[in-house]
Amino acid sequence: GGGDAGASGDTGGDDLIRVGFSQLGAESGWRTANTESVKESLTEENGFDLTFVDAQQKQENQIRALRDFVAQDVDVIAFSPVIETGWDEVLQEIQDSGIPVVLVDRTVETDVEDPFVTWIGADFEQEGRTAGEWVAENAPDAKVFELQGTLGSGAQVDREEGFNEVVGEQVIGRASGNFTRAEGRTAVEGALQAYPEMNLIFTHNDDMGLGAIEAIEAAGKVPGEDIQIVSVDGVRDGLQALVDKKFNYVVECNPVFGDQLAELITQVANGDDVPETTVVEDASFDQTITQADVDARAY
Ligand code: GYE
Repeated sequence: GGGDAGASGDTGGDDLIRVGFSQLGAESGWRTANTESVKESLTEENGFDLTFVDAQQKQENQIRALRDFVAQDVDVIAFSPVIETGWDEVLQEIQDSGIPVVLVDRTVETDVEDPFVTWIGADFEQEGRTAGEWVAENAPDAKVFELQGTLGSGAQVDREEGFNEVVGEQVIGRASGNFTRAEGRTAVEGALQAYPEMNLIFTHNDDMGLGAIEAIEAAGKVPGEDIQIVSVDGVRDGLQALVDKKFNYVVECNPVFGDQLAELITQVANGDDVPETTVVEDASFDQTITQADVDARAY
């Protein structure tokens, strides 16, 4: 250590906390902002030696990265699981190694007991409920198409559950756009054919909603009017669509929690008690948002 600059891969000073972070991908504006926040907070100046690996939305890549972290004997493993299931074996291996796990953003379903020390992320089910409440109040007769995120991901499963709890009877069809703009567009092209009566889309993230706008406009319809769009995330492009009246409502999911994550990792590395869950604060926005609000958005 001793303050040398250290190229990446350097084992770092003894005083640094060695963290292996497995990010699930770079599929959305939310993810990009989240990755930036994590990297900005887990710096050497802040006491961390970070190994960051992007799995490109493939579970097998994530499992490989997690095994590498065990082999490297890092101090703490942090990861954001692309889907909920399929982690039993690798989580057991991590547990046997004695390395503590901090779960980030999405959730896991596993038989392993006490698979992680702490989880930080948003309340996806509440996000879905908030979106559903807007529909119930503002478009109670709408025929809703649900544009799902990556199937089997915590964000998809829970947003769907919350939304359908409130307005499930209004949903006439569903398809996944895998949380990306391109696949969102393709899914909505199909939906325009399959469900000509649809007049509202609930999309599980902004990027897919932006793809939906492209598909709707290409079909000669007006997004936000002929087909209303209710979205989740609140990245700048999503809020811009709200100002442009192409989105009708956006439930925020805040990706900027790197500082809170850094604090948790430090406590875990020191063996301090930590809360089992940390829920990140979210807001929500309608078309009364201004261009100045959008311009001030950090991501
Ligand atoms: O909403 C979406 C991203 O897991 C909360 O993943 C995250 C979701 C986010 O692809 O844009």
